Amino acid sequence: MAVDSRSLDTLAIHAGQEPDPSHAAVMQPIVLSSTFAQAEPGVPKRFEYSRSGNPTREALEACLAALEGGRHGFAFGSGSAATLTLLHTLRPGDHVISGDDVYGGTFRLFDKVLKPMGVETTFVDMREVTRVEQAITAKTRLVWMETPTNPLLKLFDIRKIAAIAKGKGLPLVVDNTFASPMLQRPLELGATVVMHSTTKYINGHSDVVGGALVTSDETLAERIRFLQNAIGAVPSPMDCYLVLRGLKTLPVRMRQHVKSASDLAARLAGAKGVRVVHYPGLPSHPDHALCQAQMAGAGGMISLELDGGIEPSRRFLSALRIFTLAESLGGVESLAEHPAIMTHASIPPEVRRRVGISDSLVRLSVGLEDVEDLWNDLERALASVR
Ligand code: P1T
Repeated sequence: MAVDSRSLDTLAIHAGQEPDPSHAAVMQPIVLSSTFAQAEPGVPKRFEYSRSGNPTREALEACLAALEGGRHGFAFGSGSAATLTLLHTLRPGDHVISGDDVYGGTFRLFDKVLKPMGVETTFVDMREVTRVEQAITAKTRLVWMETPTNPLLKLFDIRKIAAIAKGKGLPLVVDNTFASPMLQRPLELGATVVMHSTTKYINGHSDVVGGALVTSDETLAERIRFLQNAIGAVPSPMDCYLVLRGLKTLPVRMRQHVKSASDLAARLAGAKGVRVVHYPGLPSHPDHALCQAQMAGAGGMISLELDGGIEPSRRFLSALRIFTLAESLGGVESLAEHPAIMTHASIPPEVRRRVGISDSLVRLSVGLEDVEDLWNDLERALASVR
């Protein structure tokens, strides 16, 4: 698969989606068939069995690969399934270096699934890139990061860390869920693999759980293709279709997410009762300069700390009316949540504290509702806490 040079706005609508040859259907057909007829034993026409490959999934995989500027895309039944499938490239005795701030479920995979299988992970704050170098051992086989991180919205320098990893022959995996390829293209910056929870911005409508991996590394792609089929954590054709449909509006959605989140972050930063706002688009954010260099927009996620600990945060979240109190992010609707109690509860409290996920931290996923309505909702909920 050649890397497609058309603009992202065009790729989001067309990549991997030629009109169907049998009926010239413009929208990708949903091919539900689990199996495909063979003319002779062992000679399939194109597809064989829908775990190993399916036309609707193939269209989605091609579209995702094109958007990330990679040669090979792989779709999975969830972001966690994509992560674990990739982690199956490791063997007992191997070592992973991960950014210290990751989705709670990703931490759980490293800590509760990989560790008992003999793979140790060292978590480091990669804002200081020398820490990555220092953590590398003779057993290190993979470097993993989220940037922006979930939930603290820290940024790591993909180009610098990719160069360090490359120097040691290590693949760098970037979980690009918070940015989406509209705002950040890790492969162009030297990453080996991009991972997504397509549940989030990629699908954008909170009606699918899915995941993806994209790479241009031929050897790794072959291994992932094997593991995708062997492990079988694949998405349904119906879900692939929904994600393809969601992708068509990714560029316009992301532009609005960034615009509204930038506006709300600035207003929250000056609001009474708010101790700190974490949004990389704010000049006060410690990684603001990196955001400007590495991203085409600061994204739609904001996290903030309220004055006074866990109780005001609880009351604030319960008082919101337009922001729905729920896990997940990246949909058209605004969501709010409490990482310590919800998405990152699987991280032990002492680790959360060390990383900086306090009990007063609240995370917002800014949706596409009218921004004044969203501000009124936030302002009213803040006032109810004071
Ligand atoms: O939920 P799933 O599709 O399995 O994806 C896991 C995942 C991976 N990476 C990042 C950065 C994520 O945010 C997630 C899922 N996160 C949430 C459900 C959440 O509310 O943060």
